[in-house]
Amino acid sequence: MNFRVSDERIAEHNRPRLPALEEDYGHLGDRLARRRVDIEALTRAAMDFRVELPSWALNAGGTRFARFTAPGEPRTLVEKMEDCAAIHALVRVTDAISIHIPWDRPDSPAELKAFTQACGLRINSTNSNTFQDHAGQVHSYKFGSLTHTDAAVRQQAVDHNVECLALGAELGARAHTVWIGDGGNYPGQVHARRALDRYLESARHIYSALPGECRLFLEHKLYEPAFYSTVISDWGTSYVCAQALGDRAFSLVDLGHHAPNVNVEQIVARLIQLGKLGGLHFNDSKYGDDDLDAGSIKPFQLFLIFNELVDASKDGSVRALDPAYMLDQSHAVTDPIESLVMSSIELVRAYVQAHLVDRDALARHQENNDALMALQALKEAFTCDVSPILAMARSRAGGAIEPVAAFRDIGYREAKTGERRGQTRQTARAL
Ligand code: LRH
Ligand code: MN
Repeated sequence: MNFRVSDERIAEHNRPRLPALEEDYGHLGDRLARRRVDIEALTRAAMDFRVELPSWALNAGGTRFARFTAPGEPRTLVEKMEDCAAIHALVRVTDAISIHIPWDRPDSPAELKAFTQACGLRINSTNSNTFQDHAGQVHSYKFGSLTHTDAAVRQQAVDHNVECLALGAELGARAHTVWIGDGGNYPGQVHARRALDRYLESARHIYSALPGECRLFLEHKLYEPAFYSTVISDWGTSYVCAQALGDRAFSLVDLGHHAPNVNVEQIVARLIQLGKLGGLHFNDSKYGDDDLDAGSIKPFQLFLIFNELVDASKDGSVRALDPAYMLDQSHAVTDPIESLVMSSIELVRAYVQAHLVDRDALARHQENNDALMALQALKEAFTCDVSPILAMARSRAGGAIEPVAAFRDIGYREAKTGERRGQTRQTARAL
């Protein structure tokens, strides 16, 4: 049996930390009670929160300049699932996985599903990949995929997505995300209107192959790999396409896919209001699509995004949408597990803080155009240290009070380095 983060090791790690947590939790509870806020309701909300882990972020990430490997990296889907199980054991809010095809194409979908369930996890969504050429592929995606000028290339890309949908159905996935890098590097290279027509023609074929309840998420991105024009470059284009496709097509907002300083929280509010917010890829960025850890650069923006989601959940317009929360990051200089642990915690933090906003007071200040007090109503929630609530929620769910310390003290990475050293990718258990 491979090494894993056991409940017993976590309980042992929590024991000496519990008294201090209970004290801090009690103090915070008293302070919140003075604001007529029930700390237990917030802790339940933190325990119910869920975010999907990206299978492709368990390996050390890189850039076009270099990728520096990390000791004990997963080399197979089994090992990626083991690492996801370790993360969920520590934080208890990440029991769903998002997989990428063909990177994660299993030899046996049934075995993968069984192994995933044995790890206490489930595969919630699939992602297609027509931004790279894969072994045995007939046509190249160098000049595009779903919008390529050659119908045969478009058909190949459609077939790949249809294959992902069929695999997703076998695995119990509830959504499929389509992000394409199609676009041009120079003015004149791509006819803007015809390219969008080709996208819609291809997307209609994918939409018509959607199995069961599966939802289709369209992910926009301003630029990269195309550096002059990108066919699905912004939320407006994504929304128009989702609208044109049908009720089960939605827009997916990747936080890093916008120009610097774009008001992403307003885009989230718009897509909620238009009934087309399907999901979010959480990460953070300073300049471009940097895929840094969520909440690491712009924690206030992360809070403002959850403020829109929680505000809309209060008036029922989000419940119907049930947007999928996913992390989509790349870890070049940190341990991928530690980064995904911390990022999931930062999402729960922003979510709980958004529940602390006094929405009646905020609405009053907005009606009275009292800009300063409206901002204060948000800042009061954002500056409240809810760490005791987050730790208590994890602890009550069997997770770690201090997840990164537990991860390091338990020695998971060292154990995996040992386990994964001896075996080559060929001998490591694949699925
Ligand atoms: C594109 C993207 C997309 C994934 C890829 C790994 O930048 O955000 O969501 O397919 O990263
Ligand atoms: Mn993404």
